Amino acid sequence: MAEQSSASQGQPGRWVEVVTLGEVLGAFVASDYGPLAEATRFERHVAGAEANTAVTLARLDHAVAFVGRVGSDGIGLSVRRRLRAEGIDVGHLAVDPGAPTGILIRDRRGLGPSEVTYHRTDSAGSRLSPDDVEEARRTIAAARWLHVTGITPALSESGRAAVERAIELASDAGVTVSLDLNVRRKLWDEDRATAVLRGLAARVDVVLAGDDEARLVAGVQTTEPAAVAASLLELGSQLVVLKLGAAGAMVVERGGQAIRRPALPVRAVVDPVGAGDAFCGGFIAARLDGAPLERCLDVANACGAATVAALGDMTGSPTTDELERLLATSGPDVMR
Ligand code: KDG
Repeated sequence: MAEQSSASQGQPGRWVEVVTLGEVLGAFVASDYGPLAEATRFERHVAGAEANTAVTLARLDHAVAFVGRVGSDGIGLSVRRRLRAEGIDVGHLAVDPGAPTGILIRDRRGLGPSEVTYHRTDSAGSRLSPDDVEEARRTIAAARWLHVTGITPALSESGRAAVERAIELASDAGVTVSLDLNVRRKLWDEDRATAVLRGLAARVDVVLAGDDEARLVAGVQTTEPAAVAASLLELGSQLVVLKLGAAGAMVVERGGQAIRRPALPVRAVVDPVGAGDAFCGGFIAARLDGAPLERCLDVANACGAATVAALGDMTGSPTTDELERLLATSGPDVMR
């Protein structure tokens, strides 16, 4: 793995350690609890799994570049401003005047899964293509880490090809690559998702997944996390990280023992969406900092917990200071 090399220079004057790519969206999130059919007031947020992870990394003081497309509309401008305000390099976030910026609308539930409607068919973000990746090739090849998710290949054939090209470019350059499975059943069917994601999982260094999607892609029935992780590892990566929500997280390294860490207690779950993406950002940040795997899981769990405790996908993602305070006051060692 190449993740221990020094931070590298991407665009002139910018230090880019991590590159991520995908669709960043405008998100309209219900202000009040209840089903979407009853929601009348909405707050505007920024969403998109890879953008959420980029924000977590940036708040943890890692230099991140985001590769994608937005439309030449107000939503595109606002998401671009937001990412830039977070310190993310948006030099490869292209403006595509031929398509609108994608949006999603979702409710806010105290109970049961959230309902989300996507308005992203033929959006600018879904038109991401291998050409966009070529345009960012120097930044990707000079980085330490590339992070992709299973959402981008579900958006379009060009999105799938862009992810494959980015993985190829990064791997050829010795850049560590992580894949968050992020299976979205509203975007593609399980058979197609499984086929594509098994192929991608075979070509990356680190696979991150929730337990349900991990079982789907690994093709196993067992609910025992270590067995699920072992099956996912067989696809070819060096590390598998399982996000187990309130049950914590597990990591298994090729040839190693499973390591499990408890979740941080969350007093009030305000909005669980985005927690998995923050988890990925925390794990990558700690790994880049050279932390042992136990600490990587603790940081990842803390980032997920902080996100769950605030409204919006990225609102609660902690800064480095907030993370340290969280780990010191409510970390797993304090819980025991
Ligand atoms: O993980 C949060 C994401 O689901 C959300 O930000 C939107 O990227 C998104 C998607 O496709 O669901």
